Amino acid sequence: MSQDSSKSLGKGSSPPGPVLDGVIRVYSMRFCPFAQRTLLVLKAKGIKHEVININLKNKPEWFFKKNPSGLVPVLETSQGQLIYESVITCEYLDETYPKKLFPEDPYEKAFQKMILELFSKVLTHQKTTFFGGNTISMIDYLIWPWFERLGAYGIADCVEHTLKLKLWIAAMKKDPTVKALLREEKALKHFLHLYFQNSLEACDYGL
Ligand SMILES: N[C@@H](CCC(=O)N[C@@H](CS)C(=O)NCC(=O)O)C(=O)O
Repeated sequence: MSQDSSKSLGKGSSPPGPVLDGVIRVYSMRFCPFAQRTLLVLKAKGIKHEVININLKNKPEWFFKKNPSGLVPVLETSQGQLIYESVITCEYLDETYPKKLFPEDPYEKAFQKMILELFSKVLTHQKTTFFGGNTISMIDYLIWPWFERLGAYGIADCVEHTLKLKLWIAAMKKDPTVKALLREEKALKHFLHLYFQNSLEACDYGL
């Protein structure tokens, strides 16, 4: 039931009504890597959700009531609870809904979080196909959005000589959840170009 391709809401828009029972809402932006973390977890766990896209270059006044810092992603529950900061949204979803993506073992979970902190040094930890073992788990979804954007940032070459990382990227691209949310490099590039020009149309590129 997600509406990831819906036009973004901007200044002057009316705030959306309450969230229906049995659904969770995510305030997002179609090209945001942080929001993509949350969307990957929603998809991987098969959680019924709706997406409200926000125009980050022309934010609705009401959006600051959802998150005072004005950043996406934000989750909103049918009880009106608001959860923001992408890693916190992912952990909340993992704890609330079945099919755990973080390992149950507290040490293994702490280890994934440590890897996340060490993001830039992540390669030294990788001994298996995925970062948390031989099956995909939370850490892979938390890191993936930036790797998806390497081409758009013009730095795809940086993984050229790192075989393990190239194999991980290939394995990620085969995951049905990753595949479902994959954005084309061309679209990401166009979005970035418009975003850095402060274009009000950036967030709706391609719609
Ligand atoms: N630490 C935040 C970062 C989120 C973030 O920076 N989101 C960007 C979009 S990719 C945003 O909302 N930018 C709007 C702004 O900077 O005003 C998280 O992990 O959720």
